[in-house]
Amino acid sequence: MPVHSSSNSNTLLSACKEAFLAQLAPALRATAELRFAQHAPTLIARLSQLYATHFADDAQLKDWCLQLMQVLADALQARPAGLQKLDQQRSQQPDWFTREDRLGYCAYTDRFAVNLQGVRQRIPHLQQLGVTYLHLLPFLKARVGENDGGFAVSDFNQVEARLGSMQDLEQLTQALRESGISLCSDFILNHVADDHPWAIAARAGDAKYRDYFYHYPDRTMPDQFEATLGQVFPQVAPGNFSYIDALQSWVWTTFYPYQWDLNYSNPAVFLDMTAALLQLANRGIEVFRLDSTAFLWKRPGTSCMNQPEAHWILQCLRCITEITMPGVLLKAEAIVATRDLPAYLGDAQRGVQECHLAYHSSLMAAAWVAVAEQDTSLIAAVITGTPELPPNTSWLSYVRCHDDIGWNVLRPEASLQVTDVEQRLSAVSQFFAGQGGSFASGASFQASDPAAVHGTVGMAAALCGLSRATDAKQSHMAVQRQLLLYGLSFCFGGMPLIYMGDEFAQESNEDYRSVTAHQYDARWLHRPQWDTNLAAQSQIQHSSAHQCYASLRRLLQWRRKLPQLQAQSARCLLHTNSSSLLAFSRGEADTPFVFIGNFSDQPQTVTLSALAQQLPSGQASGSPVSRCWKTQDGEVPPDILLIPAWS
Ligand code: OTU
Repeated sequence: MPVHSSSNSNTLLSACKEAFLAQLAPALRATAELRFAQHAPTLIARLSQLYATHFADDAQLKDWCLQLMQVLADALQARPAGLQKLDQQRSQQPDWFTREDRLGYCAYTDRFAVNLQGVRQRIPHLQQLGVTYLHLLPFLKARVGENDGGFAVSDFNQVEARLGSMQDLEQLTQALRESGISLCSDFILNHVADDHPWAIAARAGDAKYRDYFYHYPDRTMPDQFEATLGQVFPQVAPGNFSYIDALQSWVWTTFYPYQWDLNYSNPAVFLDMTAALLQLANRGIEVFRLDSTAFLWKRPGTSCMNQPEAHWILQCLRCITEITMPGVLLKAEAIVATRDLPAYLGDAQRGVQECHLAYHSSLMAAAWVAVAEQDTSLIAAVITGTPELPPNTSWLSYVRCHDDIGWNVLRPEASLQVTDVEQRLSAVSQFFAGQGGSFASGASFQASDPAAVHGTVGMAAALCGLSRATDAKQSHMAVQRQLLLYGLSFCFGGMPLIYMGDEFAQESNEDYRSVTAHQYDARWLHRPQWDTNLAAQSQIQHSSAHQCYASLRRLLQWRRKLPQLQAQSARCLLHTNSSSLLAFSRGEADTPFVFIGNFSDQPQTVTLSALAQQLPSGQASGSPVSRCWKTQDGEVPPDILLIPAWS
């Protein structure tokens, strides 16, 4: 058994340091040594925690750590000079991505611009909006046939042929960087496709690669696990295990049966995945959206989500990027309850660094609940439960993404307010599916039975009522609702993200039902093609596209001028006299900024002096010095009022 004495870990650390530095060109050594000194002690300690028991003795653990050092050194050696320069600049300004002028945009490569070369042609559109970060949904070689929109990767070293080549990727990252835009790519950590070489080798009987996956000869363990596991796709992919004939085993498949969960308790998996990530970063990818981070570690008797080891894996990856490429950002995709989210950003008090960014999925879902209920109590609870950010981290605040809006993350907050959580969240889901005279025209996603709460699909504009609007006033209201949600994401305190099409209030894409590879997954309802006509309309007044586009741009122009909206600046929830209003202040006491959002379809009265008294400064009453955006006739709610300073 390994001995975990501190003298052993110091010996391991020095052996790693020596091995790492010895592989580097002399010019790289000084900086690398500094970074190593800062981050390797945590890295080695965490790796030992994760993997020491896997090895027969300390010598084997050391051998494995030295292999990892080789991977790190190779990546640093191969890092292009331009990216090394970026690393240096960003280490000197570690809050670079938290500023108020940062803005994300998210799109499928093919739907946005046919292929990676096409994306370059869309840079002017991104620049017009002020985008500084582009998330292209998975573009690496994916499984043939169904592949979950690219989330079943067959090769981390190849681009999907119809989207381009690695050379196109490098050229695109370069062109984007020259335009001040960082490319974000998914890194699908939790699983690979069943036609990835590791899965093929496992099927062919290679024992090494069998152990890259979780496999069980009979149902004993799967049944034991299932007792406490949830289900992501209960309708089309029920259960979490798939029987694979070639392996004569049940393989762990949290998502679709063709997505095989990687076994991170096997150190070889960690090593190979690290190498894959670093190689992609050297192509110029600046941000990694780490997919499904919550699921990385399995433990019987638990939901197998948010396990401590999953966090340690992410912390190790962070130490590794800090040592080799500190300009790279890690973004956690963990669709979990508010209380489980902050851990993905580390813990300042314990000196733990994890991801730089994390999706605030419960804020997003709660904002939609506020639209459905015309009541802000749930979102206020989410905001109250959102702690201050650790230094140099940021939320990713968003309205829509390529996935469904999952209501289950809100159960803890919803249960504080009502006894029948199921009923409350089901009502929201039904509302967005257009039932009960609602204005929305989305659909429910993957409920295992009609009463179960799962998710909602549909483009934001459709959920806000645009598709069902029968007159100009209703269309106007629908766009206002969408702007209210985007306004919140711009002001909350994080990097906002625009989901392709939302800038033009694009509606849902009903055609997916006729596409064989998409028809069973209703998320394709909100994955439309770029619409050239709509883009043209956005330039013409008196269209919904224009109302949306022009107003979003105006809001964004304001946002860039408001340092109070920097991700890290303080937030304070303000009480109002209406349950439909959400109000909070941002920034320091001397120059607060106030956000007021009306989630009701009726005008609401807000007493500004009463709000003023609640500001951190407790400052005098007054009126807003500036109203940066308002409805056309000043009357029609929902509306937001942004007050950048208080007189
Ligand atoms: C992520 O999703 C991706 O965003 C999805 O597009 C993929 O299908 C999935 O992983 C598998 O790669 O819970 O934290 O619609 O919200 O699957 C992982 C359900 C996830 C998604 C859920 C999600």
